[in-house]
Amino acid sequence: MATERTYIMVKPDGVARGLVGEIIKRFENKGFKLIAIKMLQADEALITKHYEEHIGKSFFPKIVKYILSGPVVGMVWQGKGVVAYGRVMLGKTDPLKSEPGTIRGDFGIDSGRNVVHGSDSVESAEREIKLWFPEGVVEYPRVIDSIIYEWLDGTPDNEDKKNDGEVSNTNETSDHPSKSTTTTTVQEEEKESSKPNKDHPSKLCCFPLRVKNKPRKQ
Ligand code: RTP
Ligand code: MG
Repeated sequence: MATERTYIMVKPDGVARGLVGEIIKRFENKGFKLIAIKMLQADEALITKHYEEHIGKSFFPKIVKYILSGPVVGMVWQGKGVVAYGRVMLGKTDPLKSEPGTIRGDFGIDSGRNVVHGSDSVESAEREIKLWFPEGVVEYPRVIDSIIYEWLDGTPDNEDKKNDGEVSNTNETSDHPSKSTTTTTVQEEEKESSKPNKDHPSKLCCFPLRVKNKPRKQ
């Protein structure tokens, strides 16, 4: 499936206000897939590395103080276009300039209390994921992906076929987990057992529901 990933982090004000579930719900409802999550109290060194592009700017000490002020919830979300669309879901840096319906638009007022962080590019996302999740992420097949994504003839395209069916728990961070040599694929397991796995998502497809038209009573 789509392998693009982003780092989303509920900031201390979002955690303190009980918005973790609301933010997870929005990403889940969209169809993105959660592949890592943890709560932690970040230290100054980690926050400085995370926001290293802002070192030297006037607001840098304020960001560090803000993120140090309480625990955060870091997450990795995966899916097609998740980096750019994740930023759309967050809204603008300034919550007062963010559209209603976005997280910052709905829940924030000040830039220095804007509830949530989201990676601003695929490269930033990979850097941030390595920084916050050095232990790696969890890759697993998800049945609903066969419904959320358009697959041709009930099967994913070539790129999907390459990654489809993997169940792995990896701590390799230098490469995407799909490249892990320790990964066991469902296809390999099926080959060994010679039993087709009818439950695997690659065997499922979203077909339109058949609705029989009942004759109307006159
Ligand atoms: P984030 O990295 O947290 O997702 O936020 P962002 O991309 O929308 O904004 P960025 O420019 O990366 O700034 C990082 C965080 O610093 C605080 N900030 N305060 N002028 C200010 O007072 C100011 N500018 C930025 C915000 O908390 C912003 O999210
Ligand atoms: Mg940023």
